[in-house]
Amino acid sequence: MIELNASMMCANFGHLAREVTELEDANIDSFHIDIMDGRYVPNYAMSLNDLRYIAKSTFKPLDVHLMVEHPNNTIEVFIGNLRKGDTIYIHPEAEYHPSTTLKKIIDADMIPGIAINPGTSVETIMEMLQIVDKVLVMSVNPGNAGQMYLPYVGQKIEKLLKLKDEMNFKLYWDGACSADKILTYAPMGVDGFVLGTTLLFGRGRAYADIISDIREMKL
Ligand code: S6P
Ligand code: MG
Repeated sequence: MIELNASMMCANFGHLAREVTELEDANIDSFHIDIMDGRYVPNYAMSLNDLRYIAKSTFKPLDVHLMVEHPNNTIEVFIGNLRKGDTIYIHPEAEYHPSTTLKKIIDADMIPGIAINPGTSVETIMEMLQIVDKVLVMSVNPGNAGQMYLPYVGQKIEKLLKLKDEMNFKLYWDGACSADKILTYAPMGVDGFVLGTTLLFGRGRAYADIISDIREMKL
């Protein structure tokens, strides 16, 4: 069964408590928290306080996607606000020694992941595939919701799908996730999808209806 993650930077912060409850009731698998520093990407998304609030409001797992320079400098702050079994993704390009940062995540009994930009090739992250449990493939450049899918990412996903059993990681899709992408890539073996404005938020439909349609592949 595919995993569905709600990209909370797309939620309505005017009533965040209701958003969390409705997504839980709709049977979302996890909450995706985008953290940006205005340097690694030209934007600021969610704050540590938002993360803390959502962590307190739900028992569902959190996936924290760190789009920050040198996450090793602040990783303890995130680890300290998460639970065992939550996921932390770092961007390997943002760190001098990404495997050191990943080791801290592993030592905290959290799930280590890497997020791969559209312009990053599989060859450059090959070694890290052996130590991470999850790979988040960005199908848009990181920094904003509501962007266009970059079609050259498709080939990279196919390469990673061939490696995932041998190297023992799960593969996730982040960015412009639409119905046709789920219909194409879920049967090929992509394990999960981050849902943002393209499919889940601001669509004028109840989250429960959208999520059950996705699960039944009625897209
Ligand atoms: C982008 C971020 C993503 C977006 C998500 C939004 O920097 O990492 O998680 O929030 O892609 O989805 P959509 O459907 O609006 O592109
Ligand atoms: Mg993200």
